[in-house]
Amino acid sequence: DIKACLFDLDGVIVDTAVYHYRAWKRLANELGFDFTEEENEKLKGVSRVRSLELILEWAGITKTEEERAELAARKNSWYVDMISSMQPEEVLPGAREFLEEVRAAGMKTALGSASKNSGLILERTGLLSLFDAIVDGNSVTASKPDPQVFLKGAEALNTAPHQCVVFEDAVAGIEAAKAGGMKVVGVGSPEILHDADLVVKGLYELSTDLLYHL
Ligand code: G16
Ligand code: MG
Repeated sequence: DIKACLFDLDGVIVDTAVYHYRAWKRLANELGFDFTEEENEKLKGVSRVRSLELILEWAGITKTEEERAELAARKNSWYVDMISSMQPEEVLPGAREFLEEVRAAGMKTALGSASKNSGLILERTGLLSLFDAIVDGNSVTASKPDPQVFLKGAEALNTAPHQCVVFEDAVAGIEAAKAGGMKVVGVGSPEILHDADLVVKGLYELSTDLLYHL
């Protein structure tokens, strides 16, 4: 039986990818280069530090650790500026409703995100009270595809991994859920997320009874 649902944030609950993209692009442009939208896809679900490393790698640029810390902080301040004015309307279609349905069905909910800004986003969009536990970039030491973020979520909810379902839009997140011994619903395209147990376009397609057939 499924007892808990663990949700990724960006790409599943809200579309903050567009804000990440704008802030990284501004940083790249200030440094005199750019990156493609296809490359940007590779930044989804990836930590801030790793994202910067990838962008610098693509541009063939080397920076010291100290410089990298300053660049990541600069990008984050622009990003935080943007998400500070997010509104409840920016929650992806069906996400709030599905979270409410899951809770009404007696299941627990946790966030499992790579972001260090998840608290601000959930507060701004009015979703904070719908989560029993938050595990995010502030509480993990290993990034997806490592299962740590979801294992910590399961533990915080006192639930065994095989009784958890993870909702993820990134390949690294699907791998993380599988590595943790959990069921996983992919949110996005079936061609890309083929390792998931079920793939939907958005949480609006789901209802809790579908979870019992995973
Ligand atoms: C999100 C985004 C990533 C971002 C990461 C870290 O992950 O998908 O693009 O780099 O968070 O965000 P921050 O810079 O706010 O700490 P997720 O796991 O919610 O999809
Ligand atoms: Mg994501």
